[in-house]
Amino acid sequence: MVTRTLATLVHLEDLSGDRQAGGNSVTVNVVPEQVKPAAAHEPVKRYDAIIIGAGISGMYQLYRLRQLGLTARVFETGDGVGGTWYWNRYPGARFDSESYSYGYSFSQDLLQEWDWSEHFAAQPETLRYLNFVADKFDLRRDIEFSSCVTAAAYDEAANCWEIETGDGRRARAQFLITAVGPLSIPTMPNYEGIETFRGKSFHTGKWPHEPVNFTGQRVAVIGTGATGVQVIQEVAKTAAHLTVFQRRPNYCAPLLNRPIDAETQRKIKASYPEIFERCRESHGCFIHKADPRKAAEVSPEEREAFYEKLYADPGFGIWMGNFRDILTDPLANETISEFMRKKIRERVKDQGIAEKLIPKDHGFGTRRVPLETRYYEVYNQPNVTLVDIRETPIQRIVPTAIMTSATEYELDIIIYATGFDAITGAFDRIDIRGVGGRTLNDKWADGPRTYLGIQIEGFPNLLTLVGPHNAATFCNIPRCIEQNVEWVTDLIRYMRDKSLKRVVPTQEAERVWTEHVYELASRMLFTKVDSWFMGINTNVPGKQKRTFLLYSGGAPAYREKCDEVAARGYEGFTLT
Ligand code: NA7
Repeated sequence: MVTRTLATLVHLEDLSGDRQAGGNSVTVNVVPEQVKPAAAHEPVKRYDAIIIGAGISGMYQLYRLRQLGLTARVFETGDGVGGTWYWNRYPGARFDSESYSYGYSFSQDLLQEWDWSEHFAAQPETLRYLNFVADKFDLRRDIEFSSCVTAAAYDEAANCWEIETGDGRRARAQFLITAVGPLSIPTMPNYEGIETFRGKSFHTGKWPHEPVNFTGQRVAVIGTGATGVQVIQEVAKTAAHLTVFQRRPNYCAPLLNRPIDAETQRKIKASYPEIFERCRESHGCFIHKADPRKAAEVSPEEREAFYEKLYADPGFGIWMGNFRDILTDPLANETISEFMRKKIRERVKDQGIAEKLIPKDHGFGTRRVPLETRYYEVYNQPNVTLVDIRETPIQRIVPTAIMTSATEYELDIIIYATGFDAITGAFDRIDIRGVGGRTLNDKWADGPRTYLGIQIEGFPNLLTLVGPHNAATFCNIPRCIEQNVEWVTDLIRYMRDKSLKRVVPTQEAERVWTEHVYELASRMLFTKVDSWFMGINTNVPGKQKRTFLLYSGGAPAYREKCDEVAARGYEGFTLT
């Protein structure tokens, strides 16, 4: 093994999407390419199923396959379970979903044993929870940590998948199940001189395991998405000076987090069935259900009062529990957007800064809504500067500073909250080859095509949890993950009971599903705006053209369709 210092590596590693090296700490270990690792000579291990990723979906899939009596092996890049919650350790990281709506629902014991301390738990608690789950169900014995899968090829003659890890280990299984996460490949900007910065730099999605102290430091945050907002409001508390480099602002809504007291804890534990039923019924499986009215069906006064109420309520209610047409009708959307603009102007003292914080290119909710805790008030602090980089673009990074077209900002720490190569990014980083050696990259060159977001024509026995065009991509994610995993488990059980060995969707089923996904999306205002929903990432070559990566028909409709397909003997799939 060789070690190299990080300062020069942040950029290169992020562009390659290689998480093998772990967190963004001071040094990383790298296997020299010319040396073939000893592991390459190890015998190929065989399992019934291989799962890539030990986040929320991979852990639950392992649990279910074990129950079915299958041998399953999970390969995980990190050295612990938790996926998103393992990697995103940045200060301020926490749920935007109510904690008790986010945990697994499959085990009554687990629900009763675990106490969430806050309505919106912070990352350390969520990671503790996922470790608790891994221990309780003894999951670790079937997980290979520090094992980044780099290639997966379907062997047609043997009807099995062979995977290879970055250090040359190989394994084979009849089923390959990807649990790679929708937002798991952090991406960095391509600024000139980025590697020359001599202070510390971190991407929020590869945060070090050791605490980072901001006291007395001059800190920059680049990016103002859901992550940037969380990290900014935290760093502003202790940094000597915080400079926020904002390209495009988002409409942010109050989180209104608070601790869970003993009485509330008791009530939550007694009402889990109702909580999960409520989630099941809502579009995105949140506890907030859309209001059945349209925005124009009420008087302006009533509408204003409703928006005030939503603004004063915790969580995503203002996004998910709003009038049913705010995300489809531009006029309805304008009413809530104007309300949000008014709130920003009220909360930010300097009206010039307030204007910079108001989105001009999209309406409320058409991009991911960051939830905040005194975010706008941060800009009233004397130790915080907002730089609009559309007015004064970043030109380059030098050893001690960020240079914009207007001036130079001397810095000790740069935090990149610049997002992820969303949904398909983790697939792109694995050399996945299906029938005839065709690569998935090639198949998805013009955007993803799937059947139910769970299988791909030409890639038999490959099952994609939270894959593109799957309802789980726009969901209170564990709720949809449980549906995905249980559906996949039922499919495998069905195949075993009927002595079937191979499942693959027909070209026609894939075509119809993909058209359906785009048809539904065309009604949504968010398809008119650049965001990761639309597959846009300005930092990744080839991701500047809008496609559509989510499923916007809602979890109830998706679940119904999946159940219908299963009830009809897995209609649209060829089973042999
Ligand atoms: P997002 O939502 O993709 O936000 C990334 C932010 O970084 C956003 O403000 C971007 O500006 C900004 N960005 C990206 N590249 C650059 C460059 N090159 N220069 C300046 N600014 C840049 O990612 P998050 O991590 O905040 O959130 C992802 C999801 O994780 C979120 O939806 C949650 O569900 C959890 P832009 O808006 O593109 O102009």
